[in-house]
Amino acid sequence: MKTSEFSDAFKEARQEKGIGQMNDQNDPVKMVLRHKEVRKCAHNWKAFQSGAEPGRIVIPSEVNIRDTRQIPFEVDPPEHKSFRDLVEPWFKRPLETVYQNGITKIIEEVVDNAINNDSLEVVSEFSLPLQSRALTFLLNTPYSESDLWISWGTHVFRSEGSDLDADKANILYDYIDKEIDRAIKNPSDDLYSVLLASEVNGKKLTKEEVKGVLVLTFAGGRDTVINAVTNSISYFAEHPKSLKMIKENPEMINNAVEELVRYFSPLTQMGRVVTEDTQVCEHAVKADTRVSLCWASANRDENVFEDANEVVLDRKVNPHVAFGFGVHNCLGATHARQILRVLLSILSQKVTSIEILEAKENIEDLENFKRKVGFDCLKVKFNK
Ligand code: EMZ
Repeated sequence: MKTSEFSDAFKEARQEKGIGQMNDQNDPVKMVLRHKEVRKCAHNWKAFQSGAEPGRIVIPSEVNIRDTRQIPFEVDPPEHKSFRDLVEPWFKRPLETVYQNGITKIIEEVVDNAINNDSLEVVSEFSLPLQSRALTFLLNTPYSESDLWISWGTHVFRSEGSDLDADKANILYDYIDKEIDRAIKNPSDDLYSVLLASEVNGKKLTKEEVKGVLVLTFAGGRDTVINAVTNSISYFAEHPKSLKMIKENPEMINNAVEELVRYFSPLTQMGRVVTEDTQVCEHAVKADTRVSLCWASANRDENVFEDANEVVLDRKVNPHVAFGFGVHNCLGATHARQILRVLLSILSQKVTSIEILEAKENIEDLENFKRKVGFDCLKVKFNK
């Protein structure tokens, strides 16, 4: 199998039953695998809620390492809308020219650095710095902060081997608490200060609510962005013609980005807690149990995508759900898309080929399903 190939781990179960099953810390999950059902459940926020105990909709569950409710992610309508409306304009800033110029500079820097190295480990020396530096733009905080964030590694809640790590999580919580106190003393124009000065439904946001938005911002777009970037590098390493095609037809970049996120689906699934006895895909699900919306499976659904297991960079109709679906669709999607678009543009202009020197796959273990989600290590050489 090619390094850049990501097979569909859910095919059989999706076709046969439409449902998968996994245990997760004794809180089992019924995984919804078909595109149509995934969208249906995502739409039905009343029966499939996000505003459950903090951490419970995440798989693996974070209830043991997190008390702070992530906002707006773990809040349901109608309250959800008020929070979402508040933060939405801030998370749309990536569309502004100044923001794009900032991201462009960061990506040019990491690509130039890669070109000047004989061997580069993409996850730790390319994608992680890129993600953390770009995050300074999303938060509107000093660039120098990113050095600390880079030192936290690819996941803020998990350490090597993907285990949930309470000590590591506390590093993030303490950091955010301190930053909130700093912003109270010395307000600036960063996300902390803007949130602290904001109101929802006529009430000032509490420190805990501000923390909830920040925890989501730090945690939610971290390993996902890192995987999307790393996997894209592996793809272009094995498809130099595609890189050339993008160079010659830069207008195809937006479609190419959508197709890469569909194919890689950096977030495999997201859970919901069932609020009433009901059915998914003709399977009974009980109140207070968990289902998951398996974006990765839905994105390979053969009833929706022609050649679902191929990367078709100029795919025209692409109703993928890699950024989720419904009211909880990914808040960071504008930022993530902008990073990937700029990356493709700069890569295609500056790099002619990428050689893979070494690759170690990162396989997510979902009991009955083993899914390649990215790489633990990807050593490459970029050629001008
Ligand atoms: C949560 C989640 C959000 C969770 C859209 O995904 O991302 C995960 O990586 C985090 O661990 O806490 O933010």
